[in-house]
Amino acid sequence: MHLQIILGSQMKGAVLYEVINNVAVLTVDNPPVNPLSDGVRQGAFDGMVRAEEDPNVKAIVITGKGRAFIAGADISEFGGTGEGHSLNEVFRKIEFSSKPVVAAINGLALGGGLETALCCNYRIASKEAFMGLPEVNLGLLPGAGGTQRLPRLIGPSEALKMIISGAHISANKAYSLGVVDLISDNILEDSIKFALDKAQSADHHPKVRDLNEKVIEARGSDNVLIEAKALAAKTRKGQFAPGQIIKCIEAAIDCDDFDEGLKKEGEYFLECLLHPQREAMIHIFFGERAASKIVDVPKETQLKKISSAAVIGSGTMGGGIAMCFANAGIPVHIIDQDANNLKRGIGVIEANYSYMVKRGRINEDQKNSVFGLITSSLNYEDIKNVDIVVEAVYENLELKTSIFKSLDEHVNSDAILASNTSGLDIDSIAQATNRPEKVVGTHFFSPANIMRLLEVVRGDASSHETLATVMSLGKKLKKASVVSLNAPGFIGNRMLSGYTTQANMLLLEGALPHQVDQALESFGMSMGPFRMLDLVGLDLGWRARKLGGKDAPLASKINDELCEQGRFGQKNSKGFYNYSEGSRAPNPAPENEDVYRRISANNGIERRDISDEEIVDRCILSLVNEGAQILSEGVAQRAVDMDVVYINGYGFPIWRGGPMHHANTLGIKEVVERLNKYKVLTKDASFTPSKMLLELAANGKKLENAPEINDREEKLAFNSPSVGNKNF
Ligand code: 3H9
Repeated sequence: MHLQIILGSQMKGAVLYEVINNVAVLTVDNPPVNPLSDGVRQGAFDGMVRAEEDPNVKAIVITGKGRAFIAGADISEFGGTGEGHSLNEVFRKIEFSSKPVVAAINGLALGGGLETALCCNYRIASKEAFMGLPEVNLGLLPGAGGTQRLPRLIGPSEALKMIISGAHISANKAYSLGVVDLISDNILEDSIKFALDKAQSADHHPKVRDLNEKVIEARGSDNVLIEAKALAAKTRKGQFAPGQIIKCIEAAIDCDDFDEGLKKEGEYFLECLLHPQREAMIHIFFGERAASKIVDVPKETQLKKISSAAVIGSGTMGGGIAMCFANAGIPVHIIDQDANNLKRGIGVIEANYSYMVKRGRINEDQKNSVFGLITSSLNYEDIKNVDIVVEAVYENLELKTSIFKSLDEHVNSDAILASNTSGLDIDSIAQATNRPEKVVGTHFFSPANIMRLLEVVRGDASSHETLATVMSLGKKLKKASVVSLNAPGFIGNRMLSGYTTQANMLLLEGALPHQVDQALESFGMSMGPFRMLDLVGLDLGWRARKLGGKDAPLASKINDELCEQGRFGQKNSKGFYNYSEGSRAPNPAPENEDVYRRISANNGIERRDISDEEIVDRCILSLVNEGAQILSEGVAQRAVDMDVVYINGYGFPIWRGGPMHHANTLGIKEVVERLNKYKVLTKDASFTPSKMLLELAANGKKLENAPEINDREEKLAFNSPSVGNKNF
């Protein structure tokens, strides 16, 4: 029979229908990853009806076209009106089919995709497939039966781990847990054969909804739910959905009637759907994808193939960056000028991988193969054929410039040369080479093998090919990549400076470090600013100022006085807090309070009681105001780019959607009013609302309505040398 497409007009996605050897094959076709858009739901529903009605069809196989089985519900439909058949209507058709239904899981099966498979009588996965219920990452829960069917299949404890973590599992793991019945090398052919065989040999075909043994076993003990609550508290602090997920699984355990559990799941799902965290987290899902695109770099730009890499410097950053390449399967060669440093650096990398083995994250074979991709030497000659070099030595413009000169001489002229810098002028570095168009900044965050943020710094001369290649490489390295113009502090650190300045000013005005930290941690920041300063080391800024013969600015006076007293932070167990030997837990340091009082008095500042609300507002709104300024200068392309930066690099809570989304939620008019209030209170000009905020407030608009980069009033498009007051 000819392949037919079933879809509703105006609808997104389709399901292809064909009959092969008396088996109806329904293939979801909604590139690139086959979400369950309205056209797919319609097509699946109609396909099931047709297969049911056709007497020649003995069994049904559902599969996906391309690399995905089904990537879940169509996320862009959430918050809309929802057209056509609901997922649960489609699922009832599948689950109550009179003919056996096999899910042929050819690739990724996520969220509603895995839930589709759980409605089928049998599940076969290809070796490369992976699956999971990642709805929690969107502030949601599996709302199409996942919370009721998965615990019936693999037990509530494993189901809770999968759903609360949102983790993707491999086909092998899915098989060992019992999510799938078989693994196949030849997924479609095997699934058709299997389906036909079942149709001919069995009268009864299992339905996951009927498997009650594992949920009944969990009744009468709260252990599973207590463990899940502990996991949620540890890994998903402040999030709404995990609690809802636990209530759903509790319903699965307690309700004898499957449909009753399903109904409860529907109610809890709806509460998530209407919760502001859902909007914030979906904003970040699409924001990360938007941020990876550069407005004026065409989609079709030719990418350079990156098959090998080199890293210059074997310190913490260099080692972490090398691990990123190796983890992505890209061979990487580390160069250091000092044999002892190199030996130590390679030792640290090996120890990191051994730790991962110890924690069960990888096995010994995986460690050997990934660590085997990392080679090292002292000689630039050894990297002459690589496709990209990332220089990761310490922040010194002269040193970096001289390294780029040598790289330019030794490394093939096609290679991209990237500098891992957190603030140096990428154009000065590029000018040291004969290939400035192939030079770019890659600001990794420490530890580079763990932190997801990658700021890609665009130099005046960086070519489209270089930029597009590095953005695509970032994706391969599993980074959230955001492009920044080459301007002081780039995006993240420029915003951070206003935030830490406010934290320090609050200390001078009367707050104590633990009050500031607690207020911001209650807001959702993963670590308060003073704990962060203790972690990074108070001495860094102090030493830099001493070296440059500069006095501490007002906001850094307390920091520098603590350093004068030998308090450098965690590294010597005392800073803003005290630390017990071998512990990172901060204890208040009352002995510092005299310093705070003295420095306030010496600078004519009268200490006062400060509310938590003021602490949060002043720190967070400083981020917002600076962010709006960065946006109007064109240093960042769009507001959500700054949200992606802050969530992935600076511990901003994802469930608030980032600082700019937070500002939108408060309302820009309200943000402007509060900035003006703090300007009057503190007489600090940095609270003057940026022009962009004033305009948006006057027009009742949000930050995402800020004009596209090329349409901004200032016309400071990328590559404009005047952008960002380029005074490095
Ligand atoms: C759910 O299922 C709820 C149900 O339980 C209950 C409902 C009642 N929808 O990431 P990529 C787009 S919630 C719409 O660059 P990759 C994406 O925006 C859902 N669009 O590729 C991008 O568009 P563009 C649960 C989607 O290979 C393009 O596809 N499922 C969806 O790096 C390529 O995506 C999830 O949470 C979607 N579901 O990664 C899975 N998925 O090209 C979410 C992707 O215009 N998706 N797009 O920028 C992912 O995790 C990754 O996209 C995936 C592929 C791993 C699938």
